[in-house]
Amino acid sequence: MSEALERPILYSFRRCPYAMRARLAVSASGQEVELREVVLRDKAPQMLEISPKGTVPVLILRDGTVLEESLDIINWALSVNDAENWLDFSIIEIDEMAGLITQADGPFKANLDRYKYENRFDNVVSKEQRDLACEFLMKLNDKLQGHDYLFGDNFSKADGAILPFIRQYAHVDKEWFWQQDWPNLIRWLDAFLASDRFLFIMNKYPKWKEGDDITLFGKREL
Ligand SMILES: N[C@@H](CCC(=O)N[C@@H](CS)C(=O)NCC(=O)O)C(=O)O
Repeated sequence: MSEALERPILYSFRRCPYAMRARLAVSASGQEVELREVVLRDKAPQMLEISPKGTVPVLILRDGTVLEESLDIINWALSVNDAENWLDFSIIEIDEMAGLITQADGPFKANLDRYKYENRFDNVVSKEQRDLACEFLMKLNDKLQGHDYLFGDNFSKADGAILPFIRQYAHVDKEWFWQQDWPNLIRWLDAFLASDRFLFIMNKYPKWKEGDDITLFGKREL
């Protein structure tokens, strides 16, 4: 076996919501990783070699294990160190979180893609897709009633996994989104967008290429 890496390597793309949630979890766990910024239309061959499916994020662990799904990266980070207590909830709540994330990644994301990129699909009307997604958003709005986050007053795995996609939805038509009657949802998203945790993970890095200086990512002063 080849030598262990000094630290994990994270291939990431700043604006990708899947990569955002991976970076959120890595920074919440206080792990230090080497960040390699990817440009989707010109992916690093080193990334494609270890993960031919070609999506970001990809994390290579010190022992060479490759994680190529954002949820696997979140689970790894939290299993190493859940420093912000993203999983400090009852089994029932953890179960409910998994269900919400599945809904966000499944039907909600399907509506979001069709709302945002109508032209990429046949027989799709953007506004219909926007409105279909509202059912999930109203559900989140109800869950946020009376507290800061989805499962109370502590930021959870569900908040971290879902918020980047709510941001993406909101940004398709900002004026429309911020006029809707979902005050808890807006408060939750606004607080996230202004938070140190979000600003930290949205730092800009130049596209990585072999031989560049190492960019360390993850440790955030709390
Ligand atoms: N299921 C994957 C999805 C990742 C994904 O689709 N990422 C997009 C960027 S947001 C991507 O890399 N697409 C490949 C491309 O556009 O070439 C995960 O959770 O990590």
